[in-house]
Amino acid sequence: MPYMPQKSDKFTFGLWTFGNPGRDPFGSETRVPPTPVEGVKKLSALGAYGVNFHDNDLIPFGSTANERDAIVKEFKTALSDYGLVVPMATTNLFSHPVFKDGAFTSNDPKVRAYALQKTINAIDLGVEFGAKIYVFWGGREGAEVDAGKDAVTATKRFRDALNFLAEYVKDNGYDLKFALEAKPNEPRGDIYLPTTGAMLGFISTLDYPEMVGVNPEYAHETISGLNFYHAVAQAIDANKLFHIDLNGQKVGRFDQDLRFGQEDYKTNFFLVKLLEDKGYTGPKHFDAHALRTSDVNDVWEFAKGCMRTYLILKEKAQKFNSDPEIQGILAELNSPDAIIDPLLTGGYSKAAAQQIRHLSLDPSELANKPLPYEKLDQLTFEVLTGVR
Ligand code: GCO
Ligand code: MN
Ligand code: MN
Repeated sequence: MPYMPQKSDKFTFGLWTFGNPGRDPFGSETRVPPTPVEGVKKLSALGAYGVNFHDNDLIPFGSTANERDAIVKEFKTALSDYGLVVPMATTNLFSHPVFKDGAFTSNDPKVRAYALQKTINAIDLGVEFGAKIYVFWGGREGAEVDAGKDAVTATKRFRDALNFLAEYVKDNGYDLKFALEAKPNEPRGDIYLPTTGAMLGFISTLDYPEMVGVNPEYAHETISGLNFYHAVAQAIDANKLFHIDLNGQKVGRFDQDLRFGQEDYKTNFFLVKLLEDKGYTGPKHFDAHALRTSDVNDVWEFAKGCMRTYLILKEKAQKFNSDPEIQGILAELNSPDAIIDPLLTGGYSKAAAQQIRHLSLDPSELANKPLPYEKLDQLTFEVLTGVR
């Protein structure tokens, strides 16, 4: 069947994605979502590779040790029966009121300690399920009132927590990397380190930067009107794309977490093309949920749609890459120069500086080189719409 997901596609869903009950700030649940075990069964039939969870998606907050162990056992059996893995895990540091003013960045040392305690337990849980990536999304790490929290201190506290946890992972010999997920706002008025670029800068200030990468999310850069394709490209260039959250979002709205590809086909096309062309091998996680209007059947249509859209865009990327007219234009745009290219990539030397000073370069003539972007963009549109 065309566009049928395979395990090798590494498509994953969070338990909280198909498990979303359709609640929003204005209204209550609209459906009874599948349980984690039901979800595993269904996702496996649809061709997914794995599931991810926050500690409390699997183990409800306040469970006893016995309850925890029983849930772990049942869920492990379901994973092995249906052949799904858990590549990523994370901590819920946002739902309980204790985190209402932040977790790692709270002004209250006891809250910060509680956040560390909860995360250590959640890391153990994730590792028990074989997770290799641990996501940090600081949903409550922000403010509405900047008078109340010093932003430099907050950044330092976030760093202290990550350094501590990295040591914890090393001390226990866990094979686990961290992926930091940026978001500009929601649920806080402003969240610290609001973009993937900000996270990349922050990572270089950590004690073990090699252990830490990013988990960019389409919706999160798009809320701010930023170009997600560019954000992911920067992460790839820095060798920091450890994980990715794919979904749909309109610019400037609340965090919609729509089905992957629901909005802006072109950006999603270049995103998929980027992941495929650059050989990204990590999980492709759909951090999205079905519309509030959906019933449970439609939730599974949502999940199928996320994977199918990715595979359709992948096919379109192959078409783009093998289209002679498009490739001809790209070759023309990128035509190399045997003398100048080595000068630009060979690094600085006094001799190179001299050579560059003496190059005969006529700016007016250079400005006349044709840039047929109108044509190229129209051809892209035609590939995407199936006209080509
Ligand atoms: C959001 C976030 C979350 C995180 C998740 C993992 O939609 O606000 O993307 O879904 O990804 O909590 O930490
Ligand atoms: Mn989101
Ligand atoms: Mn996310």
